[in-house]
Order: sequence, then C-alpha cells, then structure tokens
Amino acid sequence: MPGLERGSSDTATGSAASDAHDDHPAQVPPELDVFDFALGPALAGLRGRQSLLIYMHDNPDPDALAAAFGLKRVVENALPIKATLALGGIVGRAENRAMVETLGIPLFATEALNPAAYDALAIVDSQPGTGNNSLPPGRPVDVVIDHHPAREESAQVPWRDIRPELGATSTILVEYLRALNVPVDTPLATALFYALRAETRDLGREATHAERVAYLFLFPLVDFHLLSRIAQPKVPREHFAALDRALRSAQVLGDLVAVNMGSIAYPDLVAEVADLLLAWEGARFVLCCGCFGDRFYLSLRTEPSEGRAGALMRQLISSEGAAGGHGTMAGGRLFRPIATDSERRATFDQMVSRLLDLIGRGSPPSAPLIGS
Ligand SMILES: [Mn+2]
Repeated sequence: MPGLERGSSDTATGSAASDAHDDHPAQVPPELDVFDFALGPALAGLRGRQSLLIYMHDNPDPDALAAAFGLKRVVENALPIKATLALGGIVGRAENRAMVETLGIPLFATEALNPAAYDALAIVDSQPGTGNNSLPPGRPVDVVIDHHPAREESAQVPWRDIRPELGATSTILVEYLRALNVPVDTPLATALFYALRAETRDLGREATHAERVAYLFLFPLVDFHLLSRIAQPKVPREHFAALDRALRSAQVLGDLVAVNMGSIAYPDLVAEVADLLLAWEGARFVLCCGCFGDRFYLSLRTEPSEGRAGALMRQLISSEGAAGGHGTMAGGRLFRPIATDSERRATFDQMVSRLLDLIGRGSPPSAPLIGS
C-alpha cells in the first residue's frame, strides 16, 4: 500500500502529493498530482475496521453516486475492508437511474440496512447534521468528503476532506484514485466523468482547474457509448406529462421564474425543471417546488452573476427544513408534512414572496411563462 506509506511519512509541511509524483513522474505531470489532503493518515485511521457503510445525500445526484462509488474503490484497494453504498430516498431522475443501471453501481436501500452491523461510517457530497441524509443519528461518522461549506458537526470527523472551493465531490475522489495509483476501470471512470459533466454543466458552472484536470485524466478511460446511454436516457410518457404541467404552471415575476409542480413522481424532478427553465433568456432566478408524498421539495437556480443560491435557500427555509447548495444551485425540503393541494399552494406562495424579499424584488406582477 504505497499510499499509506507515503502518507505516514508526511511531515507537517509535506504532502502525500509531493511524494506521489516522484513515484510516477513519467505518467503524471507534477501539477496534476498536487492536492492538500493527507490521504495516507486518513486511510490509516480506518485500519482494523472491516466494513464501511457509505452514505450520500438522500435522492443522490450523479456527483454523490460517483463519489460514493469512487470511495468504495479507494478504501477496498487500500485496506482489507468491504464498503457498502447506502441509498437514502430514491434515484429518480432518468439520467441518474440510467447511470446506476448501466454502470452497475451497487446501492442498498437504507431501510434494508442495519448500520450497527458496520464498524465504520462515511458520507460523501453531504455532511452530518445537514438534514438531507439518512445517517443514523447519534453515531459518530468516520469519513466525510464534500464540497459544500463545512459544518460544525463535521469538525470531529477523523477523515474530514471538505473543499467548498471545488466544483464537485467527485474531483476529490479522482485525486485519491490517482494519488494511490488505483486502477480506474470503465464503469468507475464513466461514473466520475458523468458526475463532473452533470455537476458543472460541462465544466461551465462552478468548475475549477481541479475539475478540468480530473476531466482530462478520466477522458481516455471513459466509455462514450455508455455515457451517451446515461446522458440521453429513454423516459416514460409520464415524464413529458410532468414537463408539460411544469411549463404550463411556470410563473414569471420580473426576473424570477417560479413553478409549483404540485405532486411529483420523484423528488429530483424539481431540480430537473429548475435546470430546464434557467435556459429562458428572461430568467435570472428559478424556484421550483413540488411534493413527493407529503414532503415539500424546493430547487433554486441562479445565473452565475447572482451566485448565492445556497445562501438564499438557507434563508428561505431557515429552521423549517433542510437546505443545501452552492453558488448557482441549491435544494431544500421542509420538515412539516404538506398534504393537500391548498397547503401546497399556500406554502409555494409563501416561499415565492420570501424569495422576492430576499432578492429585493418587492412584489412584481405575475404572468404565465407560456400560454395565456
Ligand atoms: Mn456535489
């Protein structure tokens, strides 16, 4: 395990990375192999454990799925440990379901898992205490790898690699795989590559140099035929019915487009529609809401010049729910159950007027985006 040895010989000022490029200077240009996290000691901290349960945020997106898939590969290569991916919520979006099925990402529903049977816990693309994951309450977490702003609850986690400056959690996993020289097979490379594309909209949204480096590393390893089956999935008729309803109910309020989708077939449909509508030339903000069962979900998108979606979503939801996000994309869910159409309508109206206040737009006239 060269990674462990490199890591354990780290000094306070050294890094695993500076040693790593000495090992294979011919393959890896030095600037591609530099990262700040001391991976060796982190892995060494898991020595003696036999089973790692890896959580993502609930209703995981491609970045969460690929990061969990990557972490499984990293720990299973470096240690005699077996890792299991815990799925909270559902994989709803057609692309994400295609990703899981096409690449064989092994997920186990949290309802069917007993966390007490695992002697280590990890979470990727989320953190303890965010309210958007199914981590067992009260149990210490051993690994947190994320690119959202660091939370107090993560401070005591031994393997704590939180880099809010990055565009994707998957970037961190690519760096681990490279530093440890773990072979990256086609399914894993394709998963990580799709995650980078989806999370950063083809490197155009919040992507940094690190994402571009990871993208180039993965490029020759990707199966583009599989990738296109993921990116252009076949969808059921209901998908178009949902889009039709969403487009017809989209309201324009100045430069905000707000959509009350009512009852939705899966939670991340709100994010899908928010992404779609931000393409409209008149939109600087898009807020999309919908209920999966009695759970009220929100998704917010902003133009890059208004890059404060995460902060806006936290203010919007305040203590009434869980919120998370970055500069231009954020999501949230309310804690209280919202069961009826009229409750949905009232909650939606309340969220829209709060958001208009937060962005200083007052109460502009409302008009449908399309139709009459
Ligand atoms: Mn992410």
